Amino acid sequence: KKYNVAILGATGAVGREFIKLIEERNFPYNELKLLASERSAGKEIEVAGKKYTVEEARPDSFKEIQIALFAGGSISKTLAPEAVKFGAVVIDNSSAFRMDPEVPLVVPEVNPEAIKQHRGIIANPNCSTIIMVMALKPIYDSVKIKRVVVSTYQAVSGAGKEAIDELTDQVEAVMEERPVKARVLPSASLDKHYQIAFNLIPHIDIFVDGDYTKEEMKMVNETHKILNDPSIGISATTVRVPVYRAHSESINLELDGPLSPPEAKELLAKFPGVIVQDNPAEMIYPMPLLASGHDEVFVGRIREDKSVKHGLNMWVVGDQIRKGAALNAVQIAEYMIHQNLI
Ligand code: 11C
Repeated sequence: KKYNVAILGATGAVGREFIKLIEERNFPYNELKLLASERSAGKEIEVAGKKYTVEEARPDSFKEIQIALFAGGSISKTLAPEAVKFGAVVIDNSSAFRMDPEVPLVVPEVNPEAIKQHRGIIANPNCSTIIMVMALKPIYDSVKIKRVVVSTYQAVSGAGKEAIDELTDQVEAVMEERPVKARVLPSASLDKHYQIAFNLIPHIDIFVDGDYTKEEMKMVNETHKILNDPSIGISATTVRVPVYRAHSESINLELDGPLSPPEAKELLAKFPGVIVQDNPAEMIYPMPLLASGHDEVFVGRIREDKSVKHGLNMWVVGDQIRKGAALNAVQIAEYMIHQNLI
């Protein structure tokens, strides 16, 4: 069986990855509609040897669409319910519906069972959350987790195409000793911006209660929802780094019971979508340059934290545009197809 598919936000970083993935994975589409804002409408994009013209996304764009992949952004909030009215299943990468109790928030390797409760919209978690829960789940199922302390090292591509270009422009400006312009980071919506080239910015998204950022609170709240366990203590610090692609996370865990590093490695290695890259003697550990373009989440530097009872440290890296965004959404659609849920 084949499905009529719409991709909303087709010209952005996540939208382009959706297109690559449906080509690579032979996604069973019949009609394909590429949608974007008015600004990008009219652009031509080739998909599997066929040219498509990007159309302006409107409420009636979803007529006869069965699967709608939304790349994200504020447009989701208004257009997702419209697509559902036409009978489409919307897999939405924005944050608009993630914490809605009626909307499943899904990582297919972690909580596929949540999909069944959907009422048309399924939310794709934030990229840093997806990468983290992939590494937490096999450990959680074995010994339960009391507390997580996570610090992220997030690539500029998480903030979109403009942030990627900004890093390149700034590096060139620094090398050529020209004045450096900053217009995008930490967040395009803010009035004040900082240089990311040769710098780190401990600020992703906007500040919310308690001087945490929204990105940090997404990691807390979304992880509770996905693992269906609000009792886990989670504390996050999220940082933008001058890396083009793939997010890295230093994760410190306090477990409910004993789990040796070799046991943790075994659990992680068996988990689908995770690759253990951990051999200090050979200098083998995950790095964003190596993870870029790959589907899996890579885990290394697995070691005991002797400063607490049942403590464990690990270093986790994943391509946030693939597993952290587009791939996870496509996997949700594929799961639904295989389970006859569409
Ligand atoms: C970043 N995690 O790296 C963000 C991008 O809630 O889907 C994705 C924001 C989200 O800036």
